[in-house]
Amino acid sequence: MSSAALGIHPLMDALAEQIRSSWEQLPDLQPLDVDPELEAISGSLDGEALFIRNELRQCSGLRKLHLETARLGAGLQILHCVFFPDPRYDLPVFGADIVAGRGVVSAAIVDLSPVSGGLPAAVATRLGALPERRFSQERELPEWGSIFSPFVRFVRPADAEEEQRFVGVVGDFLTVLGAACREAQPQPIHHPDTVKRHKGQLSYCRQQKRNDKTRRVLEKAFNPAWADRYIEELLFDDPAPLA
Ligand code: BLA
Repeated sequence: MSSAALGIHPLMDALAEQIRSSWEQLPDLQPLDVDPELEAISGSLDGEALFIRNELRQCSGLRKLHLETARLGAGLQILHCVFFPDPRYDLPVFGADIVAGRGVVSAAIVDLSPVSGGLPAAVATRLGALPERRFSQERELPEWGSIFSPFVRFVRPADAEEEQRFVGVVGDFLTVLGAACREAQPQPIHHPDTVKRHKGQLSYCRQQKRNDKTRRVLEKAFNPAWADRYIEELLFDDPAPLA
């Protein structure tokens, strides 16, 4: 069945395609195993179809690229995407979350977030040089959102034109990250900068887990134990300990 027939919001499709095509510019892109139980999840909630698709990759500089596209009953559609850096590389976390209910996008957020105090200088310079893209409705970050960079965009797109503009912002951010990945060189595993970035990534994951809105939706669609495992093991798993 086509996305339109399934009632998938066009912004979800456009962004998922944008993200998948961005993988091709990343160095040494490789598959990454996803638990077969989590790759495609389907069920029903309040009589509505429920499904989740999880896609994983890895590349040089990024330990895990995760794209989740989900429809969780009652018309709620979510696109969730995080690219987690390998702490040996001086790279930020890419994160995006788009939430649509009953055909209206209520939240669209994208960021390249620092794990080492500030953003890598070259990333900040490139983000600062991007074309300005304005939105009529900016949203206020929650308190746990202190992990995001000064370049974070958190908006409620007002119409199809602003939705397209948001796809443009995500494309800009992915281009900046792609360039940084292609240039990045690893530092040793016990280098103080690696240790600092590892800690920074643990803190990023800890803060994201404070988003009760994500947990509540998953608990309702599944159950609290399932939601907990899904969040800990797939959405915001910690980087491997520095052996
Ligand atoms: C908000 N996230 C939300 C909302 C829902 C979800 C229902 C509220 C929508 C709104 O305020 O309009 C639900 N998001 C989910 C679910 C998943 C998901 C179920 O990703 C399952 C995979 N969240 C992230 C990432 C970022 C993020 C990577 O997962 C940012 C990079 C941000 N989501 C984020 C923020 C809010 C949000 C900042 C607003 C929270 C608030 O206003 O309190």
